[in-house]
Amino acid sequence: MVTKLDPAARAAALAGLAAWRDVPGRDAIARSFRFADFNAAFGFMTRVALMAERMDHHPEWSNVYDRVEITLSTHDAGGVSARDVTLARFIDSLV
Ligand code: H2B
Repeated sequence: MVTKLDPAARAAALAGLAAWRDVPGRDAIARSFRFADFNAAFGFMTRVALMAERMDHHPEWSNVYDRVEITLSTHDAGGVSARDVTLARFIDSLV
């Protein structure tokens, strides 16, 4: 059973994820990415997708040509959990 982070743990984790922002109106974090072109954006998405499937933890995301928008939240927990932090750190390691 995955649980959402308590406020102190959430703040501590987010302190190390400076590029991620809180999503207004819900317990989620988001980050925007811009790449050189669609090929680079989709290559990035492929890497994230493979990790997401391995983790059984999936992003909410969209892509328009060279831009990728990612929102992370744990649906089973109703908010940001350690899984989102792990996936966000992995995503940051790619860029
Ligand atoms: N991804 C996210 N972001 N949150 C979840 O709660 C979640 C998931 N749950 N991926 C997983 C799949 C769950 O539905 C399966 C059955 O393990």
